Parts: sequence; structure tokens; C-alpha cells
Amino acid sequence: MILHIDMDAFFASVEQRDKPELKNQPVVICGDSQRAVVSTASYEARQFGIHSAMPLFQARQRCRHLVVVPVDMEKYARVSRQVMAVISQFSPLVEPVSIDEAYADVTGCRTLFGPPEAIAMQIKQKILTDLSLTCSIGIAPVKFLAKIASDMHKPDGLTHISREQMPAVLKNLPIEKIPGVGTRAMKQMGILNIRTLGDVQRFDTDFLSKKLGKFGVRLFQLSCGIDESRVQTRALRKSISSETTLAADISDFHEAKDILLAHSRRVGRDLRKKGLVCCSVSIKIKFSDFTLITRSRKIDEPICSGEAIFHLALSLFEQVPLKKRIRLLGVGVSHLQSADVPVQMALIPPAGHRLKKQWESVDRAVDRIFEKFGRDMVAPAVLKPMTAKPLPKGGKMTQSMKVLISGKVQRVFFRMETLKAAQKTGVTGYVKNRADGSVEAVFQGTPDQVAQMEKWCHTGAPASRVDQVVTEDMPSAPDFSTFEIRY
Ligand code: TTP
Ligand code: MG
Ligand code: MG
Repeated sequence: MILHIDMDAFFASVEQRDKPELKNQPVVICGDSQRAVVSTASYEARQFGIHSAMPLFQARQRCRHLVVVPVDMEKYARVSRQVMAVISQFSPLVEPVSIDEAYADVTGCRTLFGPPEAIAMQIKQKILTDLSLTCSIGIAPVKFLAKIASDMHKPDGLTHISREQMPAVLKNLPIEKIPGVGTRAMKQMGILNIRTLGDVQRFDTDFLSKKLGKFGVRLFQLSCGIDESRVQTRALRKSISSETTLAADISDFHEAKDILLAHSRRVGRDLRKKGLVCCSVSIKIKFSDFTLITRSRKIDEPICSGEAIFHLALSLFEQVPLKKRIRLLGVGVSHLQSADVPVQMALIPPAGHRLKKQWESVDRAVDRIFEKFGRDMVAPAVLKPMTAKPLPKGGKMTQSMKVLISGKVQRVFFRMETLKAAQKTGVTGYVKNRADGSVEAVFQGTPDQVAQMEKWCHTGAPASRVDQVVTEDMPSAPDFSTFEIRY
């Protein structure tokens, strides 16, 4: 038997627990921008029709005395770990599926803790006494039904669907309750007049697979109560994504491209941090009229570099006609696997393979810079706008130096060294790879600082040869507010 445990109004309940003045109040947990959307609403706020993903301004319209509490993700993650720890005391087979829910297979736990219902009650009790929070639990012979059951009597619910009750429950189960049904499948099922899982039984697998693809086959199995998925203990995260609701709707392709790049890099970094690679990249676009589209592409060879993710994301983005302004943009990866698993390599590396490998090593080096110097230190040049600072009154004469360097300077190692030297001397500027293999560096600072930096280029830069130095005096403050590295 499978248990599905889901916390009640999770973020809101944690805040109501920690701040007694929020008890019995209509509370929403929300980001702080004007365009923020509700993460979750307390059950008191839900009585006003407020729910997750609702724009805050709309929630405020529905409830004048709404209390808005900022998101404290670190805290929720901590509480989430505590919840998972409680569940793990009752079964070795626990699969966390999101921050506030988990499956537990309790088939083998009867002798220790009793029948599934007794185990569910003990888990609920322990979460309440240890963490002062409530949850709802569904019990069923298969995973997807356990999840549906946990939602049936929220909050503080306990719903048991036995094997005998299964056929009756399945027959009347509205298809929109099935986890993971996309809008396209919903539309197609509407055309076929499928409203409940019982309706699915009117068709055979071949027909359903023709109409609905792979999902059609799964749908038929689910309608018979067959769900092959097992509770996976050390389940790898199934997907990683990064998205933002933009401060203002945009329509400019290049602006969107930069945002996609930033998200791709973030997702890539997250993948590498977790030692994972991905075989599928997707983008998500929400338009100003709130319509949402997603596009995804599978690839044969796993990747983890931000650049490779970006190229796929961009090719997906380019296929989307931009007729409306964009409100939200996101990049996601899925079909994750451990980076340690040996990957079957093509005998002849495909075009771009070398480039991909190079990008991965660039990314790993940049990850190290991030760890050492903080996240604002390095970014692809396109993401770091150059800001010209106005000259402070009575400002000093500054000098700008352009250096062309050849030799073995491509490696990020060199650029890390340059970065350190630049920090030490106090110059600002950038280093950039040129198409012919040489490197261009531009520094600005006081004549003294620039002289020191020039000395470093001649003597300190590892395995490189300075080809040309052009120095000029300029009566202005530096153009570059920080040091940057251009790819
Ligand atoms: P859910 O379990 O979907 O919702 P919930 O726990 O708030 O309420 P319920 O009692 O109905 O289970 O999500 C868990 C947490 O994830 C939720 O507290 C906040 C966060 N979340 C978002 O940030 N955005 C969303 O759109 C959703 C659905 C959840
Ligand atoms: Mg929940
Ligand atoms: Mg949940």
C-alpha cells in the first residue's frame, strides 16, 4: 500500500505557526514585487476564493484585510526536511516529490507499525506534535490514486481507497484530477467526450494511443487501476527550472534572449552542483494575456553546460511567433541522470562536440569563480551592462589600456588570474576572447593602477605573450563599474 502525504497550506501554515498573530487570519505568502503572484493562501484566505498562482492585486481585491507575508524559502526547506525525516521513521521507502509532499510505500511495515491506516495516523500525529503542522494523507494500492486521495479531504484529511473500492472510485474520477494532464490532452479528451476515467473504458489502447500518444496508453492503464510507477527512494529530481515574472512585459527579441541565457546558466549551474546532466530542455512563456505555452526538445547526448542549454532554449524560442508581449519566461531541464553514469559516446563525435566540451569546462571554471568571489563577479558580457559613471567633480585623470595577448591564454584559468590581478591593482575592465584566438583585455584606472596592471600582463600572465599595448589618458571616470569576463 502507498501513502501520499501532503502538507496543508504549507508555506502559510508554517508562518501561522511561527507568528501567532497570523492565526485564523487570511494570509498569503507572496513575493514582494507589484506583479507578484500568490505562492499559497491560508485556508482562511481560500474562503475568499484566493489560491496559489493568483496575482496579488487580484487577491487583495477579493479580501481587503488580507495579510501578505514574504516568502522565506530557506525556512520552508528546513521544515520540509523535518517532515521527510518524520515520514522516514515509518518506512524506508520514501520518495519526496515536492517541498511539501512525499510518497511512502508501507507494504512491508505492518509488523512494526500496524496496517496502513494506523501508520498514516501515527505520521499525522507525529507531524502535529513535533512540528505543530497538519497534513493530509491518501492511502491507495497505487501511487496516482494515493495522490488523488490525499487531496480528497483537505485539510487534516485521511482518505483510504482500498483495492475493493478502487473500481468505483476510478469509474467516477474526473480526468482533470489525474496528475500531469496537459491542456492539449484535456482538449482532445473533451472532443472524445471523456470526462471521467470510466469514460476511457469505452475505447481501446490503440485508438487512445493514436489520439493522445503515449499518454493515451497510460490513461487506459490508469482507468484499469494499473500504475506501474513505484516509490523511488533516492529519486533524482525529475526536473530543474528557473523562471521569472518580468518586472514589465517585454516584446523585444534580444531582451528575451538575454533572459533565456540568464535562466539557462542558472539551470546549468544547478545541474552541475547536483552532479546531474539532462537530456531534455524546455522553455515556458506566459504572454501578457496570461496564455501559457511550453516547448521542449529531447537530445541524445546529455548536457549540463548553461551554453548548451541556452542554444536549445533559443532554438525553441525562435520557433514561437511573438505576437503578444511576454510576461513570464522560463527555462527548464528534465530527463535528468547522474553525471557519473558513463555516457555512450558516438564513434565520430558530432559537429559541435568539441565546442560543447569546451563550454562545459568554461562553466565548471566559472562555477569555481562563483563560489570564491560571489555570484556577481562573472557573467557573460551580454548580461553585464556596461554602465558609464559620470565623472565626479574634481575627478582624477584616468587611464585606459588595451592589451592584445596571444599564446595559451584561452583557458579560463588565465582569466581567473587576470581577475585576481585586476582586483589587486584596483583596475576595472574586461577580458574577452577574439575570433582569431588572441585575447583582448581592456583596463581602466588611475595611471598608477594601469601601469601596475600592464606590468602584470608582461610578467604575471601565465603562458601568454603580450602583442600590443595601447594606453590613453582620458579625463573621465571608468566606463566599467566592475570587472567582467566576456566569452
Ligand atoms: P501545494 O501542496 O500545492 O499547496 P499547499 O500546501 O499550499 O496547500 P494544500 O493544502 O492545498 O496542499 O504546494 C505546496 C507549497 O508549494 C505551497 O505552500 C506553496 C508552494 N507553491 C507555490 O509556490 N506556487 C504554486 O503555484 C503552488 C501550487 C505551490
Ligand atoms: Mg500541500
Ligand atoms: Mg503539495
